[in-house]
Amino acid sequence: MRITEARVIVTCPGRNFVTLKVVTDDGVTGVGDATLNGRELAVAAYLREHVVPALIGRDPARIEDTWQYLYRGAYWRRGPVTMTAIAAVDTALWDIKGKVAGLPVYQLLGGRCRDGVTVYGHANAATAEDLMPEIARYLGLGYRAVRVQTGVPGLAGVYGVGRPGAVYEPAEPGVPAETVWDTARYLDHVPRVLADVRAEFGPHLRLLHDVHHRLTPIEAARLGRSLEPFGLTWLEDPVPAELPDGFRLIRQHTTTPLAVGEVFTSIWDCRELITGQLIDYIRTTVVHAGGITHLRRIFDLAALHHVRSGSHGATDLSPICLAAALHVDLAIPNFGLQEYMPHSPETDAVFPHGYHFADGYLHPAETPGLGVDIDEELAARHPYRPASLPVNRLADGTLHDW
Ligand code: GCO
Ligand code: MG
Repeated sequence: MRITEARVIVTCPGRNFVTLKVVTDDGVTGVGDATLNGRELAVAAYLREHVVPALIGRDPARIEDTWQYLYRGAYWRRGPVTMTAIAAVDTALWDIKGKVAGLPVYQLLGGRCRDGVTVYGHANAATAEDLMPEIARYLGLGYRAVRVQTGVPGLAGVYGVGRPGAVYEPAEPGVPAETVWDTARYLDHVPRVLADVRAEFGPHLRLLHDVHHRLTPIEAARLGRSLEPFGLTWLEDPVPAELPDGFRLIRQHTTTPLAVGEVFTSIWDCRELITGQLIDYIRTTVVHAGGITHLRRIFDLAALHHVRSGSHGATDLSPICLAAALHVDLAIPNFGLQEYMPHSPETDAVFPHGYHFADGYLHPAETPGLGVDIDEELAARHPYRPASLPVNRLADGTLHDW
């Protein structure tokens, strides 16, 4: 079997997605997500110009060798653009292997370790008061874990809180919007919100909160400590992720569990955090961390060190990434939680899929391969529209982490 063609498809059914579709001489096809929010065309060009020509004629069954070829074979390694491109190829080849074997991909990874993939939903609202019905809505839908974000009094816009009634979506058309940040107000506000949520919903609901890399280590340590009475499942991205030492400092001060890794692209980004047991959940996922092959490697390292998975699953990862993540989630021993934000009906129509939500769990399709595809005709009707993630500044104009 040989690869005869690989198409890079850019589409915008409400937001931008990049997809790689690999075609073989047997007529079997496989799909991989290649979406890097706000940098979509960089990955599309990397694939078209530097990867696709080298795929033609290769044996699609050689997944590990192809991964090594694209990673080790390139002098310029790692980074989000490269690793997202590699992920797309790797995901598509697993899809093909499943279809050829007549098995869903999770079976190729060793089979089920659980009955369903527990997901968490995003409850967010401008005020703590408006948050309560949002959480109740998720519980009514069957969710077993909820991430909570609210506005902060005195700040116009805060990470994770969208327009009332709309799904949270940080990317906006054109050049980056600018938001203003105030750490003192945030640190004062969040423990009050979590106290109210616990008082309202009792001790058993699994609660998460995302800091989005906005604190210094000692500020994060203070937040972690002040949230201890409310028993978070995890505090996410407390500090910018490039400094493992920051996590060491936070760890010395709090028992609040820590999650990080949605911006990590390789096992080398998280090695120290995992082996040092400085985190509790590793949030890498298929599309940004080198595909199923490399994600499995990260999760196996994590399993050795009592760290569980908590894969990123925002709506800027396409249904192809979500489908692939579910196969991994089902097959690894150290699964923790899977993030889940349902895609819009327009996106779901472009990416027909067989995974489904029931009773707080996601279930991958039982069909061969990943159980997801792209409708290329429909995709062509949604041309690319430039969009950017915002930037964040302090009140005095200093650029801050977003
Ligand atoms: C999350 C993330 C997202 C990211 C987004 C960036 O926890 O879901 O923080 O909201 O900001 O995926 O593209
Ligand atoms: Mg996050």
